[in-house]
Amino acid sequence: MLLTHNFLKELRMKIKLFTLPVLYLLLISCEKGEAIQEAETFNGIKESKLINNSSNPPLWIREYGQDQGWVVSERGRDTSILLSDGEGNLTPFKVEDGELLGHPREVADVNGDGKADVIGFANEGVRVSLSTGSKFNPQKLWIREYAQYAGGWRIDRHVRKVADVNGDGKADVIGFANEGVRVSLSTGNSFGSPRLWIREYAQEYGGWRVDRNPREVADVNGDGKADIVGFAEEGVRVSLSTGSSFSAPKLWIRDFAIRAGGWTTGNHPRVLADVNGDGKADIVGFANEGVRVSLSTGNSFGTPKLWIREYAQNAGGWRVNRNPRMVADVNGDGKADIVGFAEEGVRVSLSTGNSFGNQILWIRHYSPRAGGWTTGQHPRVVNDVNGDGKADIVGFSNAGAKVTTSTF
Ligand SMILES: [Ca+2]
Ligand SMILES: [Ca+2]
Ligand SMILES: [Ca+2]
Ligand SMILES: [Ca+2]
Repeated sequence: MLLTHNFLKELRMKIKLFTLPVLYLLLISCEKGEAIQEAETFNGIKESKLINNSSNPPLWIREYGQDQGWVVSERGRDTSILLSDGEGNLTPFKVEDGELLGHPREVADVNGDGKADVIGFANEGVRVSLSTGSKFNPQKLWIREYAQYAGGWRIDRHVRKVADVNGDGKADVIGFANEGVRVSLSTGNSFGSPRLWIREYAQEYGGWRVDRNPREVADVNGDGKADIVGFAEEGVRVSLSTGSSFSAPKLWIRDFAIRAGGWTTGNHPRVLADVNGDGKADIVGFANEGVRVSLSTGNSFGTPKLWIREYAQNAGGWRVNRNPRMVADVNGDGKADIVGFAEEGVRVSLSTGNSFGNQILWIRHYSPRAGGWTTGQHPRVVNDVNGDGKADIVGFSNAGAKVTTSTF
């Protein structure tokens, strides 16, 4: 059929007359919808509405903060500090000039009630504050060890972690000492005597260094007992927990390491979390271009895959010294999600089981430009402190531990 010029002109007019008002109405309704559902835009990524609009989250305990003497990493001045004996008695102790001080703080369920508690590595030992679900109880000294002035533990030489290594539901202390890995099992109201579980993963046994070789403790084979995952020079080594010791190290993947992919502690955080919900913890690595995941098969880690092009140095401008990144299940579906402390607030990407979804702004706080939070002074962790199955934010501010519970 031949179409004349006039016919086409007429057709265009008809289309215009008919479609323009319809398109216009469609555009208006789209704009209205977006204004409600997607109020935030950052780096070109549309985010759904702010989950929590609090600008000052509640303090659950006036302790574990900088105002009470807890520091991330600081050179001591020629002064004396007070050491507690756990029964309210304080003794002065002289700190050497220039000595490196630091007090790691963790959040994990140490008494097995389903609510994660605060574990603080103080100067004289490990202090615990149990969660009631709406606050943290006063501190108690659970063991006089794993501390700068009880055992000589130093932040620049020794990694200290809290995880359930014997599968009784109560998180235990795991300390990477000079001669190997020591474990103190939780009794529910104290930590037992330290026992050497393996002569490896230590500076003097294997040449493991804090600034080069991160070490994690997570259940990678799904038997309920947390295992050692060490980022060695040539790849990731695993020692499975038997419940009373750690088995000989095995190389599970030749990646995520300094000499296998160029992974460094200064640029590339690497954590363990179960992101696909099969009960086995997986590697989540923050590479230059995005987040790479390597799923656990139970006896190795699979080929790494890029799950999201964000939360990375070259994708969003994320920096280790400004933007902590964690992986925890914030919506309670069994799959761990990304929680990133961005410049303007906390962002979340939910796991779908094989990727991480678009960024959602959780709260405008706990961040450099929202509340003045810094990595040098204010540790932040994500774990379920009220026992509803959804991981919550615990931030150690100057004044003490603040909490924002998850409503995802
Ligand atoms: Ca335990
Ligand atoms: Ca898994
Ligand atoms: Ca989840
Ligand atoms: Ca919770």
